This record gives sequence, structure tokens and C-alpha cells, in this order.
Amino acid sequence: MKNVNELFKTKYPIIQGGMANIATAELASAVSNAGGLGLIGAGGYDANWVRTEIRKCQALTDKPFGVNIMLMSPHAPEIAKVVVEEGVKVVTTGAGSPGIYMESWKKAGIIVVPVVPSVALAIRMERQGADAVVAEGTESGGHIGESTTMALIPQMADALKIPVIAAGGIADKRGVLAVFALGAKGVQVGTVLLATKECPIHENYKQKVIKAKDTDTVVTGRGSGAPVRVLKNKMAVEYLSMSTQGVPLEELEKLTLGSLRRAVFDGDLDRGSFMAGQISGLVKEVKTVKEVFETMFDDVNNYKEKLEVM
Ligand code: TUI
Repeated sequence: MKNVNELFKTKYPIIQGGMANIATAELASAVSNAGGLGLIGAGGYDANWVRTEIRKCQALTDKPFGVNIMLMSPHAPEIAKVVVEEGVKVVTTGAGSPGIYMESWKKAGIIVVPVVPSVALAIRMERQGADAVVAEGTESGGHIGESTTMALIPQMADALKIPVIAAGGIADKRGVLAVFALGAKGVQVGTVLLATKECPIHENYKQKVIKAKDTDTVVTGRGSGAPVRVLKNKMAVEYLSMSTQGVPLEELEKLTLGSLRRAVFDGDLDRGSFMAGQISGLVKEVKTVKEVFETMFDDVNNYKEKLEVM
């Protein structure tokens, strides 16, 4: 099995989450320049936006980077073509199965890494030609599945031949070591990158992550089939209470329409959707991406803290 650094030509076995509206060329190039695999998050943007960001990223880094395609987006089919045309090296996908695009991406020599929340989906992806998978635990921010990272990683590692990259709940060296002990060969991080100097989000968003405690995230949209983990605020609490009262889905959707943009661009603390993982409570200060990666991987092969197991 190829190791993750060989697969992505990176210094560290770490990839960036494809955070919609957040993962621009600016963040992706910073991650790649710091030795990880940066990703442009296509999110709900159209194919032209993605093409422009790819070109910007090519100008900002000579290191490999990729594109994350959010498959629920109506623009996904067009974006699937753009990544081929623009010579993108790696594609990760989320919120669906990339099966119909796999053949064209493989033919173009693209490394394909679906993000999946369950073993069954991961096995399907491996059969269809995926080069690796990101196993995303429910601790993650944004759109999530049910299984925890702790339960998901060893089951996925046993079921697959391709490398498993762990996501959900990882923000420091202990998280990296834990998921490697569980069988992962790499990590994907999102939340810890929100609190970086290079992350192009409103300062209120960064401060909200930094101030969060372990219990400060909630999951909205469980009834809609697309559960989303966000930091607790007025809108999230209102959503949950309306949803318990049986308010119809269309009404709930009105409340959250445009809310991620309100968080990212306006820093609207009451009515924004501040997607972030449960590990927010561990993130205490804004650092550079380089500082985050260096502390995460410093001397990781010779971890000296004594683990007094027995
Ligand atoms: O995709 C993510 N995280 C995301 S996408 C996103 S944008 C969004 N905003 C509001 C509602 C929905 C999306 C914000 N965060 N992570 C990867 C991920 N993929 N998590 C879960 C899944 C997933 C779910 C179902 C992957 C495949 C899947 O397949 C279903 C099927 O059988 O096709």
C-alpha cells in the first residue's frame, strides 16, 4: 500500500477538509505550501468559480492541491469536467457517491478520494476505483454521518485495502496518534484550520471556534436527511426547538437559507451557520497553518509521553 505522503506528494500525511464557502485558493495554497494537501471546496459555487480558484491556486503554490466536490450541488456535473480540463491532481468528494464520475477521473489520472461516513459506502468506493477514502466521524463539522471516528476507523481499515484517512475530532498530535493507532494512514482536518491566520473567514467565526467548549456544537437537520453539525447559537437553538415542535421542513429551510454565508462573510453571530466539529473546544488560539502542522507532526514517530496502559 502506497503511503499517503507518496500518494499526494506531501510532506505531512494531512489533507484539508473541503469546507464550503471557506476553502478558497487562499486557504488551499496555504495548506499545500505548509506541507499538507490543500483543497479548493467547490461547495455550492458554479464551475466558473471553481476554474478561477484552481488557476489562482496554481499561481499561489507549486505544490500539489486538490478540489473537493460537494455532490449535492447542482453544479457538480460541470465541476466534474472542469477538474479534468484544468489538470487537477486530486479530487475528494462529499455528500454523495461519485460513482458516475469515477471512470472519467481515473482516465485523466486524477487521484480520487471520496469522503464517506460508513464502511458499506467505503467498500463500494474501493470497488469503483477510489485511491483512498476519508472516513469521516460524526464529531466533524458540517454534513455528517452517524458513526464516531473511534468506531469507524478500525472497521474501515479492516474492510479496505486502500488507505483510510481519518477525519472528525482531530486537532493535535494526540488525535493524529490515536487515529494511526486505529489503523488510519493519514488525517483530514477542518475545524483546527478555521482558527488560522490564512483562513479567509470573518473574525467572529474564528473567535466563536476559539471560545467554544466541548459541548458547544449541536446537530441540525436530522429530520431532513442531511444532518449538519454547527456551533450553538440563536438560530441553531431556534431550529432545534421548531423541529421538535413539528414545524415543516420548508419552514425550517427558510430559517437556514444562506446561513453559512452569513457566518463566513458577515460574521452574523445570531443567524449564521457556524459549521465546526466537536474538537472546537481544543482549539484555543489563531495560529498559522505551518504552526498547526508542525506541532501536530513534530517528533510524531518518537512519541515520548509514556502511555501507562497497565
Ligand atoms: O460533505 C461533507 N460535509 C459537508 S458538505 C456541506 S455543504 C451542505 N450544507 C448543508 C447541507 C448539506 C450539505 C457541509 N459539510 N462531508 C463528507 C460527508 N459525506 N459526510 C457525509 C457524507 C456522505 C453522505 C452520504 C457521503 C456519501 C453519502 O452517500 C449516500 C449515497 O448512498 O449516495
